Amino acid sequence: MSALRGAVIGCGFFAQNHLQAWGDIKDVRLAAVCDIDPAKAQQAAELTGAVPYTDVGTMLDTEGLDFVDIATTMATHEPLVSQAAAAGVHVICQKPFAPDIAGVRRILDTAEAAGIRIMVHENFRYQTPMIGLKAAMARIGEPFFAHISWRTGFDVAKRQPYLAEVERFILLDLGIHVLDIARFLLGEVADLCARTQSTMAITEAAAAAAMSLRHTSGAVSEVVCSYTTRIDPDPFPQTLVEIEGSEGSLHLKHDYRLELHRPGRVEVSSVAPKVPAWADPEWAMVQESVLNTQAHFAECLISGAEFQTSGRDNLKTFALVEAAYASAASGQPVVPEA
Ligand code: NAD
Ligand code: 89V
Repeated sequence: MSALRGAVIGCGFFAQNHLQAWGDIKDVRLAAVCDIDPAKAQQAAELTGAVPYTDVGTMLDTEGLDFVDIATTMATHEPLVSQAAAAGVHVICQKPFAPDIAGVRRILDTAEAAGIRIMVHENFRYQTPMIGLKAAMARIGEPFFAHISWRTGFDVAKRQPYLAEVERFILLDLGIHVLDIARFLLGEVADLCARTQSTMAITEAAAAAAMSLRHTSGAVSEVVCSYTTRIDPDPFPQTLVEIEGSEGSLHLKHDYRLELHRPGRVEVSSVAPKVPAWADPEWAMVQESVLNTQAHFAECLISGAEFQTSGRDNLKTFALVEAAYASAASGQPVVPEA
């Protein structure tokens, strides 16, 4: 079988990880890179050996691509998916899929009408620690409670300055990942309550949130997120999790230490990532999850299997974000509407 021909659209901050990761996936050949900023397109071409473009339409007309990897910020996702759909090219698209759920639905309708496949680059559930935690859940019986925590003082706006300008910050940019983890671990959500706090000096938007989710299984999860937590050592970029089940509990702690507590016994293991050769130590776990996410996309394109984080699946996570904003505004529990 010949390799899939792909292209990255948007060669900014986070795309550097996408660009490097495609080089590690044997079934993919990165044929082209595109950024409206010629210097960024050129830099990405030098990094990967792909052909640089500054116009997506020209690239789609020229390159005979199997897929595009959209790594621009959310406002551009809808028009870019429309262009890919018109060209009959499959898509993997960064989160957040769109600025609001109406935009997500329009993107899915466009992709489905064109018959292209679409996956969201929702990388948290492809993190090695999350995969290890999920596998270990088979040993704790019926899960009934989880505490899922992303609380850090990491200066996210330093590399992503546009986050200081967005109206919806903590839940749409970061909470979306942690809510996806809640679905990944405990299944779909019947309703949720949320409280948000504006705790960051550079923005009036909420930078911290606490949510309580009732899952359809009857389990309850507490999902907490913050970018203004002063803590040493800072767990960034780890999500810390505790899950309690009928036969034991699991504790995913700092430095990828996983504890399994069962009556009379504690088992400790490591769920550390396999660090890619190109990784930066601070971001290694995130970078490995990018590689895992993109490898999953390529495998499913080849095999025809459903993407774990298909566009339709991500609609359900997006509905949790919308429900959380609605609950924070009304003070009432909200039923997510995917
Ligand atoms: P960025 O602003 O650094 O990069 C975006 C790039 O897209 C820019 O270089 C811009 O010139 C380019 N661009 C914009 N419109 C374009 C178009 N029509 N055609 C070609 N290029 C275009 O943004 P970023 O911080 O890299 O974020 C990109 C996306 O990645 C966001 O959706 C963000 O939420 C997401 N992200 C995800 C993670 C994660 O862990 N999953 C981490 C960081 C960022
Ligand atoms: O996912 C994101 O958008 C980033 C993070 C730091 C969590 O990777 O902000």
